[in-house]
Amino acid sequence: MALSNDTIRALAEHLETCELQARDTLKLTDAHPEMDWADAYAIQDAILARKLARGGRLAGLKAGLTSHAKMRQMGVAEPVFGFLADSFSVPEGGEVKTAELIHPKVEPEIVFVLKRPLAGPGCHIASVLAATDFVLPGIEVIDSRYRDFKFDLKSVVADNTSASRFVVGGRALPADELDLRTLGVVMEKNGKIVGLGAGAAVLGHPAAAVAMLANHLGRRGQCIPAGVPVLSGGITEAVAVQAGDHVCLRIQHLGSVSLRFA
Ligand code: OOG
Ligand code: MG
Repeated sequence: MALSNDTIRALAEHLETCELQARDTLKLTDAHPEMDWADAYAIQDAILARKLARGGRLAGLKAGLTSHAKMRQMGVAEPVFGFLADSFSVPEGGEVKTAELIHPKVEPEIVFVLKRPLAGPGCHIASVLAATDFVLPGIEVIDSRYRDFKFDLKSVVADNTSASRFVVGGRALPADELDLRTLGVVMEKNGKIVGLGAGAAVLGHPAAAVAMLANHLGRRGQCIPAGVPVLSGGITEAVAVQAGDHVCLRIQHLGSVSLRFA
C-alpha cells in the first residue's frame, strides 16, 4: 500500500460524496500517482463500509471491463470488480431519477445467482456453473464519478467500477439448460436497437468473468455469497442515456428487463 489509512478514508469520502451529490471529479491517480492496486480496492472497501455504517446492505457483486467492446471503449485491458449496494437496485420496469446521476450509461449483462458461496483459488467456468442456481438478464447503469468518464484501471476500481444502478428481471433459468456463449442479446433504447451481441463477448463465456471474481475474492479471503446477483460485465459498449429514455434488454430464452430514465 502506498497511501496512508487517512488518505484512503478521505478519498473514499470524496468519491462517495461525488456519487451521492452527482458531482464529477478528476481521476484519483492525477493527485495520487503512487496509488497501488491494494489502495484502490481499499478505497472501494471504505466506500462500502460507509454505506453499511449508515444501514445500507450489500446487494450484489459485479465484474466489469470483461468484453473487448468495453475494454476498447474505455481504453483498458483488464477486468475489474466492484459491489452493488441495496440503494443501487431498481425494480423491473422501474424509474431511475436521472438528476441523481452525472452522465449515466446502460450496459446489457448476463446475471448469475449462486446456490452456494464460491471462492478461489482455482475457480473456472465449470466451478461457476456447478455453483450457479440460475441466470437472468440485467441492465447495469454505470455512472463514473470521473469527468467525461476518463479514468485508468486503479482509479475506476477505487470508484467502485462506476457502479450506480442495476435492474434484473426476465426469466431466470438454470445455466445447464443454456449455452451461455451463444445466447443472443439485444438492447433497445426508445424502441431502437443500440446494442447487439452474444454471451461469448464476455471473456469467451460469461461464467469466466464470475470465475475471475471468485479468484479475486479468494485472494482477499472473501467469497461470492449465494443468493445475490452477480453481474458478469457489459456485452456491448455502454450506451449513454438521458431523462425520457426507455431501455429494454432482451436475452434469448431469458425474456426481457427494462427501465426508464425520469
Ligand atoms: C467501468 C465499469 C464497466 C462493465 O460491465 O464493463 C462495467 C466503466 O466502464 O465505467 O461495469
Ligand atoms: Mg457493467
